[in-house]
Amino acid sequence: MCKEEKVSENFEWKTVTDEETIIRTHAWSPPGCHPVGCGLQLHVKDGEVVKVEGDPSHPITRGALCPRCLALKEFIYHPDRIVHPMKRAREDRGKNKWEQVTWDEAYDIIVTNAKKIIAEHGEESIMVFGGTGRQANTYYPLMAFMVFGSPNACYAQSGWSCYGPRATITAHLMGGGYPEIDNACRYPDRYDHPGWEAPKYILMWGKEPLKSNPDGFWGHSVIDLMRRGTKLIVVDPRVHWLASRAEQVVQLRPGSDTALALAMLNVVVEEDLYDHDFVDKWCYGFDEFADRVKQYTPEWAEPITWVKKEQIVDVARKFATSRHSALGWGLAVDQNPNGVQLAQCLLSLMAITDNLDVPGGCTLGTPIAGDDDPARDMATWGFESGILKPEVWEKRLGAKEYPGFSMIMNQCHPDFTLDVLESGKPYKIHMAYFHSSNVVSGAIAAQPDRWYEALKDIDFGVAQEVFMNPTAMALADVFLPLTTFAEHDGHVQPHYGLNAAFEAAINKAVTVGECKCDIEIMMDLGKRMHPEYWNQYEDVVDYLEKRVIPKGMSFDAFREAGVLQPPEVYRKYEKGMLRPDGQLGFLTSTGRFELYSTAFASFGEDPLPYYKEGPFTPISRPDLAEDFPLILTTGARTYVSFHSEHRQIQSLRDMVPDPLLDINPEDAERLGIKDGDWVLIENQFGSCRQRANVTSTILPGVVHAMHAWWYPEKNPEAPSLYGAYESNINTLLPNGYIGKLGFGDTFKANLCKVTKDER
Ligand SMILES: Nc1nc2c(c(=O)[nH]1)N[C@H]1C(S)=C(S)[C@@H](COP(=O)(O)OP(=O)(O)OC[C@H]3O[C@@H](n4cnc5c(=O)[nH]c(N)nc54)[C@H](O)[C@@H]3O)O[C@H]1N2
Ligand SMILES: Nc1nc2c(c(=O)[nH]1)N[C@H]1C(S)=C(S)[C@@H](COP(=O)(O)OP(=O)(O)OC[C@H]3O[C@@H](n4cnc5c(=O)[nH]c(N)nc54)[C@H](O)[C@@H]3O)O[C@H]1N2
Ligand code: SF4
Ligand SMILES: [Mo]
Repeated sequence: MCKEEKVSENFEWKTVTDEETIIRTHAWSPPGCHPVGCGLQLHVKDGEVVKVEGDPSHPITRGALCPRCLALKEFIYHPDRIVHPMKRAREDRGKNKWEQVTWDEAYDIIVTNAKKIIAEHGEESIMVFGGTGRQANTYYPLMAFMVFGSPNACYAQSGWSCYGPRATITAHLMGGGYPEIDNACRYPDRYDHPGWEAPKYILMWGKEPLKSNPDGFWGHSVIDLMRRGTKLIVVDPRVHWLASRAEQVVQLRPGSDTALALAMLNVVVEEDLYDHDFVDKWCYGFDEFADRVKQYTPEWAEPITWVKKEQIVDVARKFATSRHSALGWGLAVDQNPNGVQLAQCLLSLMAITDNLDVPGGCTLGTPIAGDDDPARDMATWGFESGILKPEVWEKRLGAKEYPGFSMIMNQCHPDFTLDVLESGKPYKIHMAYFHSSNVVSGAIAAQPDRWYEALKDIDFGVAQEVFMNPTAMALADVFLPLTTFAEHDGHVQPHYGLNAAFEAAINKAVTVGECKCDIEIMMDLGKRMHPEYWNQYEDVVDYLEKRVIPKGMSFDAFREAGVLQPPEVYRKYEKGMLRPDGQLGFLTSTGRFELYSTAFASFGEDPLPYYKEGPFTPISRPDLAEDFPLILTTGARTYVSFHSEHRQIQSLRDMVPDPLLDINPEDAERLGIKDGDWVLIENQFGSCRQRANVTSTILPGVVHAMHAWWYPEKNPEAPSLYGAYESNINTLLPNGYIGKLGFGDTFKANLCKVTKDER
């Protein structure tokens, strides 16, 4: 048992009355969301969800829900949902010619093909594709490692540019434990907790948490904090809703962030605003670091970032002198080929201003479930089971080429993988399992049409999904229907265990068709592929009890406990809590927070941060900028969709019926574009069409495009694939332009031109 506190007094996960049953549960996905674990009450009558509402007793979300969860009923009972397994002949790929089959038949087809492919080409020739932090994140690498014995779990976003860079750089510079804004979420009494304090400032850097609730951080808590006195500074090329409530917005040129961060560090060091005590006791390499940032003055940064030097100085001073303050770092840190250096700068800024693991700063995580922490490296489970052979693990794609990546990430390298799929070298991939990835048209892939081309003649394809989508239509030979979180038991842990504020149960409320959840499908296939290992688990609950939830707890006890919060302990580095050997300090080779990274040096990389202009900018490519004069940033989240999901949910679609391109009125007028016009967005990689949203919230010279658009109402068959490439901004975004350690992409900074689409 771990030391968690039971906080949900008299929590009843199931309440039965004469009229209905109320199931209290904690959301994950599908439908898409990161592990925020929001509290819901699902009212069930005659086996159907009839009403969805928030759970006011949830200590963090306190009854609040966003539109996607409020539309859950519409999602669960949508007429287009696929609720039976299906198969299709290989030659009919891309055609809507599916035939319903039983689960046994579907599994037989998968196992027969997988075994044949393994016998002929080896386990490594099977690739399991997964997307972002949905529940499937825990299970798609396991499907690769422990069902098929393959080392190749693929998250196909160029440069693995989501959270992986931030988590990896954190691991290299100070050990695990992702830093997150201290929003008192480990305290049952939350903001009233003695010893907790509100951050003086939050520097919200390339993150819009009200809409995104990313990785388990409940975004609305920023409003709670502002009500308690926190001031906000937003670093963003757009003035979004939250930014419009900020003390100031640092409206920078997309992709120039590392120059801004270096200049802020220059101010903090040159003006002696850093915490000498923390630096002396806990940091390694300050002198070299201080020497490096000397050259990056605010004067130097102004023309690069478009931010006035006075503002850079002001923001640096405010953040450094208002202890304690927190930094919310978002996706714009990852989606930048200079992003590893940016992450290095931002972590160093938190460290030298003594804002790490302090009240009102950024907390660091500690594992809360002991040995059975699901965040533990899943590859080890594979080795222990004997299913993943060490010599096969050696064949993981890109592992040798990107050691700084593969030391922390248990996956194959995406850009390297695409090259392998195209060339067949060093080996060919023969089977693709689309576990949780709409790779050929959804959100994840840059140049999705290239991934489609590279995968379309694969020997065998499987998709595991809630709805039919372009990827399944294009490439699957077998379709397995998936439950929503309302239809199965499960487990949520924010930040995937890296900084878990709590753990809670997902409680099954209803059954829909023959749908099964990720865990059940994994176990069913596991038992058929490797009965000697998988037969130790009886069912989903048995698996959760033995593998996932806090050791020694039954699932019943777990779900009855409600929300389990581990105690918050600040300054863990002073207490020997960040290292398995119990020594004080950080989990690095020097035992300190490394301002000079010995890990980077060991990979032959520069150990200190530096600025590098992106590959497609008016500064690095003035020639290209003549043809493509606008700076393109993409993918800011909306309330009504999770990547490519929810496009068929009418109440949500009504709120954002078409993909929108934000464009400044000055640019729109010059180009003869009016609000609502359809426009063509083009660059040297591709083109697509979206509707102009003329708005002064975006900087002149910059446009922002929505991502992950397809049209469930359009022709499903190839080549249309539900209009997969009509409005898909990723056709303009390349693979292969990655940065240090193999991370980063150009999703948040590229070039394009925009013209009125007269069609
Ligand atoms: N231009 C641009 N592109 C971007 C981004 C951007 O900012 N700009 N953001 C990128 C980022 S950060 C990310 S993480 C990727 C995300 O990309 P993905 O995570 O790949 O998103 P989707 O394309 O929606 O594909 C995921 C599929 O998983 C299914 N699914 C949902 N929940 C579950 C589940 O629990 N189990 C299983 N088995 N399947 C499930 C969904 O139905 C969906 O079809 O997109 C990236 N794409
Ligand atoms: N509703 C909803 N929620 C989601 C998702 C979803 O699809 N829908 N996706 C989930 C996923 S996978 C992720 S990774 C998270 C991401 O969540 P966040 O980290 O919040 O990321 P984004 O919303 O992509 O962008 C955040 C901000 O970065 C700004 N930005 C753009 N370019 C730059 C730049 O160059 N520099 C700076 N400083 N800022 C820039 C954008 O204008 C935007 O306001 O959201 C998750 N949550
Ligand atoms: S963040 Fe929104 S969509 Fe995600 S679980 Fe919470 S209420 Fe649902
Ligand atoms: Mo992401």
